[in-house]
Amino acid sequence: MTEPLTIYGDPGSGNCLKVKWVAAHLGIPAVWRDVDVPGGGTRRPEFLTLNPAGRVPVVVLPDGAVLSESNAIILYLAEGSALVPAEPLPRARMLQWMFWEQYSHEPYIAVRRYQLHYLGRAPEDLDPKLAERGTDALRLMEATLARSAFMAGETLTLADVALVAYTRMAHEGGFDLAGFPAIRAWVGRVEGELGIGPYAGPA
Ligand SMILES: N[C@@H](CCC(=O)N[C@@H](CS)C(=O)NCC(=O)O)C(=O)O
Repeated sequence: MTEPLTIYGDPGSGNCLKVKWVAAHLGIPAVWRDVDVPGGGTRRPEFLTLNPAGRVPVVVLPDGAVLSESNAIILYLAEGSALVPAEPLPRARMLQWMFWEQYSHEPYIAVRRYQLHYLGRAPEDLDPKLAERGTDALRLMEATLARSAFMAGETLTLADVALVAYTRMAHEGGFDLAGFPAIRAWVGRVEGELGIGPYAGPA
């Protein structure tokens, strides 16, 4: 790829940052276009023409093809790279964690963060399931990372990119990582490998 692709994203969104990080890590030229999610940018008619699902991230490839869903986008970008294991079982293990991220991690940790941090809702007004299920997700990650350096084994894969996105911001969702030492060490390893530095608020 020599022509840049365009990433439509909100810099406060972990789902969008996944795409930015993978493109940068792999040296894929990319132009970032801000879409203001809290300001309703994903619901404007011109954006809905691009992605009728009304969500970021969205990528427009150099040939004009449009792709959405963060984990589908990063898989497309990283095919053939060291971020995607070539062998079927390690590849499936990576995908296992990427699907898990979308169904069992992001809907609790990212959603609680959005409600607290962006919508300014009080913790007592939130569905308690968000904290319970988010903590369950962190416990499973902690147990996994006590056994291996990365989520799908001993090397960085897209599973780590997908999961680090909201785990490193989990404190903004009211999740205290103090009791999860293996996760904290892993966040540092992944940030180091991606060259993104420690989380210091929306980029
Ligand atoms: N499963 C999607 C989730 C995308 C998503 O929920 N994006 C949020 C920002 S993180 C969004 O665009 N929300 C805008 C809206 O719901 O109007 C992905 O991984 O890309």
